[in-house]
Amino acid sequence: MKNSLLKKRAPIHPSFSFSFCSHKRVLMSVFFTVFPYGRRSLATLKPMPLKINKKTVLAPRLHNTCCNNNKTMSNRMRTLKRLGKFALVGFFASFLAPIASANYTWGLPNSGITTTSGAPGLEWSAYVNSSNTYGSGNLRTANVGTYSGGLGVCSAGDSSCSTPEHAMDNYRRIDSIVFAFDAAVALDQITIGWPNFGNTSQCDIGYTQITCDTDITVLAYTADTSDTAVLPNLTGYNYSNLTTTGGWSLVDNYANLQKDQPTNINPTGITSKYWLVSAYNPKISCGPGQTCGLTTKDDFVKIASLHGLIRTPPPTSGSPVPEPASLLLLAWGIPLLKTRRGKKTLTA
Ligand SMILES: [Ca+2]
Ligand SMILES: [Ca+2]
Repeated sequence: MKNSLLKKRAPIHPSFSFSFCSHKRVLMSVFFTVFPYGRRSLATLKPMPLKINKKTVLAPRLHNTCCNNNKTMSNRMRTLKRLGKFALVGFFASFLAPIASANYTWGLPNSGITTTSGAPGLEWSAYVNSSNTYGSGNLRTANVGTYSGGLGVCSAGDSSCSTPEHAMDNYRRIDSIVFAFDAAVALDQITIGWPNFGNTSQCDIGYTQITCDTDITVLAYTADTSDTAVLPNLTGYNYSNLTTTGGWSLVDNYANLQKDQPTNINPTGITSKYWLVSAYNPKISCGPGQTCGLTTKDDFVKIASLHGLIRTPPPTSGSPVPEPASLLLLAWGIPLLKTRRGKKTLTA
């Protein structure tokens, strides 16, 4: 009878509490089996912890006496384990939760800018290095214009502003265009509208036959990627120190862009208000995992359009983790936990 009651009341405990309680219960069961009147003897010896009378069943009292603390600890451990599970689910689910984003296109034809409705405003300006030593010297402003095929740059490195030198090129000096958006944008595509890659006549500047190459370099201003970032004056920098002290980062170099075909850029999703695009620029430090060592002095392009997206809510600088999704899932998990505990109490 005692053994059956003990077995029926045995709760599920962590291993340490189970071994302690079960060991003590087994010893007590053997004792009362061998000594049928041992109940009274034990009460006499230890009256305070075991106040046994005829209406009291020994087994539950023994269980309650020795295991209440362990039972409380066990409940707390189960609660912590459940919270841990829900937090873990929320953590991993946050990576699966979709991030709302809006896609925009900025078209740059010679008739003027065309944008997707609701797109942040866009302005642009042009720069070129000031020295005839290739790519050297501080940056200076240049003229940027909308031509057939898109934006081009007429700079001090060009002998004239006619075709092909009004393109953004790197023949003598390296032309660049800075795109300034009203809000931080993750650019992900650039499309050129001129020339046809590999054409043997479009990029002929009269005295040197150049087969049109279409390599470009893309940088993002990463010193401040917020919507309130202010662009520093680029004329205080040169191409070599833009990425070391100027706050810019090389997104990558991209080779052989095809006319009217979007080229995917920025796979890591860098977000910034300011982007600098130039004809391939070997003066920008290029590292492992990036496209380096392209041919130079042979690139001529006109930028026809940009495409990018804005995430909602905007990620904090350098942190793409969607925290609201995690908090939402955790908030969902806590009431569920309470419900589970309530059901457990009713069925206990
Ligand atoms: Ca040019
Ligand atoms: Ca090239």
